[in-house]
Amino acid sequence: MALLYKADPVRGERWRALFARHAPDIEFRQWPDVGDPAEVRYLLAWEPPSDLATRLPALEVVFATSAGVDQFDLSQLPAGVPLVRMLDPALETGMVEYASFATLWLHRRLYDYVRQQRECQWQAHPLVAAEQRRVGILGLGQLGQAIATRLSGYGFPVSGWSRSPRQLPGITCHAGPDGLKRFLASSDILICVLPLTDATRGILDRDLFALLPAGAALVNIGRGEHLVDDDLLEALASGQLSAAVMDVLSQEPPAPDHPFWQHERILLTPHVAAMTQPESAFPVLLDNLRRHQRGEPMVGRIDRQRGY
Ligand code: NDP
Ligand code: OXD
Repeated sequence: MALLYKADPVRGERWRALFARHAPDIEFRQWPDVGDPAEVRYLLAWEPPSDLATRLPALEVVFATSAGVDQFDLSQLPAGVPLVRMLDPALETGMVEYASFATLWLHRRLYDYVRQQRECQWQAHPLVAAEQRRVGILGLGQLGQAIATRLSGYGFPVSGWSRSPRQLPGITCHAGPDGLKRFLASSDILICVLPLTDATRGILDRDLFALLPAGAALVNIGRGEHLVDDDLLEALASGQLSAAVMDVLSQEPPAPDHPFWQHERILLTPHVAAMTQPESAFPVLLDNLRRHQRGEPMVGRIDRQRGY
């Protein structure tokens, strides 16, 4: 019985060592060394190979190495093969760290101080208390909830938005299209940590920005295709938005002439908010493999109808 791995090859060697040590009954193979395809029962991938059904005829489960699964074309996955996302605790730690850094960067106007330093300008701006800066989180799932809890600990009033109603201690929760307007009106810093689906693609657009308080700031750690790039530029130019921190872009890396590179109110990072780490992810994956082998439900299974 074999598991085929198709993702970052450097981390692949760490996965290989973990399988050899803790699950020697599952042979670890790294793409493109598929071996006998009839022996491959499991795929662990960032992006799946094309023609999955014909290429891997004995496939029983596809595991994503990521929390988001928008890079999988669900219509191309064989009907009986479940897709399971990654619930590595290191992803939660990374996202909480990054969201905290980005929120504090915007809250303390670091974008202004970086520019001022370049211009040899020593000028202080008034401090705003955390209690006066409202943070809104689009997406209150595994990662959004962890971020909400940490940011609330800094003293920011935190609210969140999800598809179905949620209850979280100390967090104001809104849900569905009806709750969106009220949620946005109370978000001075808006953090997007939604999955990318047909319902959320392009959600960060001019209509949404217009519903935020004037001068609000944006953090996108969901997916690049949540954002309409031109609408962000327009909102920054008009002052409707003051600044943005972007970890994800619709094209990664962006073209050399993409206006975000040089924009002094946009901070860009190359999709590094969080990264799956084999050592912390392995127990989670192995638990799911054993669950599958015992015929029990796996944790993190994607609902094909919802798309996440
Ligand atoms: P979850 O599936 O646990 O949570 C998703 C949340 O989004 C849920 O609260 C869900 O609502 C809400 N949601 C989904 N669709 C809608 C909608 N149409 N309207 C309103 N709310 C909606 O996902 P995670 O928290 O684990 O991950 C979120 C995303 O973070 C990933 O999909 C990925 O894109 C991104 N990510 C980015 C990383 C990076 O490095 N930048 C690293 C890891 C993840 P409900 O609660 O009702 O289901
Ligand atoms: C993820 C990611 O979804 O790394 O896990 O973006």
